[in-house]
Amino acid sequence: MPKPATSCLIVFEGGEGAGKSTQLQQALAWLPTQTQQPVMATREPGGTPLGRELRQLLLSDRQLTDHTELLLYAADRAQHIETVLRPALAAGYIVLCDRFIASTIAYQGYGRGLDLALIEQLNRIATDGLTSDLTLWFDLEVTLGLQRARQRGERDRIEAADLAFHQRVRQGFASLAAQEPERFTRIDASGSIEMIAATVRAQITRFLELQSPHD
Ligand code: Z5A
Repeated sequence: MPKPATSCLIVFEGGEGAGKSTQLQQALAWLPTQTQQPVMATREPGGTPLGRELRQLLLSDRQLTDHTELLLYAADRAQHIETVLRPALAAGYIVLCDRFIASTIAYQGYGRGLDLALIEQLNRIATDGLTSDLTLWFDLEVTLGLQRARQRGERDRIEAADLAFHQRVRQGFASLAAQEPERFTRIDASGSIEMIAATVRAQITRFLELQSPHD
């Protein structure tokens, strides 16, 4: 695989139990064998010390209002971008990030029904213009994803929400993929871990080849 010319941000997105974290770990093990560039993994919420505290608040069973939840995700993102993502990208890393802006649009926008224009405005403040270079959306039938998530044990705040909520979240991701099919790639997450990992490797390889300078 040719070496990419620049650092990049590759985001792994999906509904509950779609397998994005599993696939991120697989990619993290494989990618350094393919490139000289440094590779790292991070996540939202919880990619910084402050973010880990925010994650605890967000995923515990507190009576957060929908707007409070939205603002806490934005705070986590602002801290993450300024102290982790931007420095890593400036240092030439390929960054693999478990969830990013699309999760806010899908969960708080489509799922909770908060105003999409407001979310866009908040995201603009939190990101200061940083966007992903490639987003891999792991798409899985909602009931199957929830089944997988439950096998992991404890349910958290959002996993306990109703089925219709998760269907709306899925619609949110689908709508983002339809808007930007090149940058936002749908991956069928219903197969085996190895089958999906092969698709991820192919997508990342293609992306990095397109990034690299031609002779
Ligand atoms: N959230 C939000 O609302 N707004 C935002 O802006 C952001 C986040 C950034 C925590 O996210 C919550 O934050 C999340 C959205 C909200 N909602 N909740 N609840 P998270 O990504 O940290 O949550 P998570 O609990 O780690 O991820 P997840 O979505 O539930 O799981 P996943 O990463 O997609 O799946 P996994 O952990 O890789 O796999 C789940 C299980 O399935 C596990 O036992 C695997 O071994 C198994 N698995 C994985 N792949 C397969 C295949 N292919 N076949 C069979 N079994 C599999």
